[in-house]
Amino acid sequence: MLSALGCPAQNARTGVMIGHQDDPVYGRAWAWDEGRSDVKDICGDYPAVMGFDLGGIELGAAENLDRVPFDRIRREVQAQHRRGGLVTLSWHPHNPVNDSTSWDTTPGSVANVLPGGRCHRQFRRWLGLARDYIRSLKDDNGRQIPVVFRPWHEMNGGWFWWGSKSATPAEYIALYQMTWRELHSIRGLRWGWSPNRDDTRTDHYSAYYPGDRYVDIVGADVYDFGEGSEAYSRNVRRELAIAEAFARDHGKLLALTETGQQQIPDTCFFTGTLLPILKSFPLYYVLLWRNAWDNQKEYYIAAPGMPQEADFRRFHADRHTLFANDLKP
Ligand code: BMA
Repeated sequence: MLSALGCPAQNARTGVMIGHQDDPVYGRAWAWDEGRSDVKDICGDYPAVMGFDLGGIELGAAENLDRVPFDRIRREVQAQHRRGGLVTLSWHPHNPVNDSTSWDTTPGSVANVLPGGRCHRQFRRWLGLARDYIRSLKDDNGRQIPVVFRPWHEMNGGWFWWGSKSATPAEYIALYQMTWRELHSIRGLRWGWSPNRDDTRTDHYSAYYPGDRYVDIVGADVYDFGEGSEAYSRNVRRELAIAEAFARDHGKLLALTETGQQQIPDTCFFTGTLLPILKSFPLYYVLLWRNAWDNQKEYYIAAPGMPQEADFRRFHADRHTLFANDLKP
């Protein structure tokens, strides 16, 4: 028997925990039902890992950027904890410099939120709101539920305000460390950190690494946005080889923190492409991205009635893939 946060080394030996972003709150063809999940509809089992996003918590909003109510996320985190599963939280906050979205890349954004910057005080309040929310994730006995917090992801790409277009690596590292200082007192909080795939270099892990003290899990975000399974496989293996060596050198866990083949044109993607990759690396978990209720393009995990259904059932049945039923508390 495995416990999600208890024995990661054992997980790495016996299998990989399979995760899905926003799994129990909406799917490819439904939204907001209770007790539902595309994965459960196909396999009768929930993913071992569930990802949720805090984007909007900094504004005091009741719903996140994808319209998921934060109260609902809290209940789903509690339910996943009761199953013995793991929860990971990403965060797509607005850009505090101009209140635009995460995808605003105004130069100097990060410098402005660091100490001495124009938006520093406001940004500390935002960090406080994120901290208060994560602190509110308690189990039935009022104990803090341990979660993986993975802020400031894909920093080496140029599409977020904390990314390479709007911050130097030194500014980025200062941002991550400041965030750690504001939140690390939360009991059981684990820190995920994940660059995006970059085929043009091998030093992006070392360039942006916040430091051993600040990170528990080294991850990689790698997607297939239309290149096809063969290219995807090559890209993931190349990226994970870099991440694995880096994680090993720093004594950290390794995860495939965001992935998927957009719209899954390869109907054998899960057993034919993803599974052999998962068997080649000592991964703690893999997180497939969301089946967006509001955007048919964002389809990353098999859904009922879709051509990938049978393949995903075989993927679930493989001994190497761990779902919630494999993780009884
Ligand atoms: C992104 C996309 C967006 C979404 C955001 C937060 O990668 O999926 O559509 O709003 O994640 O979930």
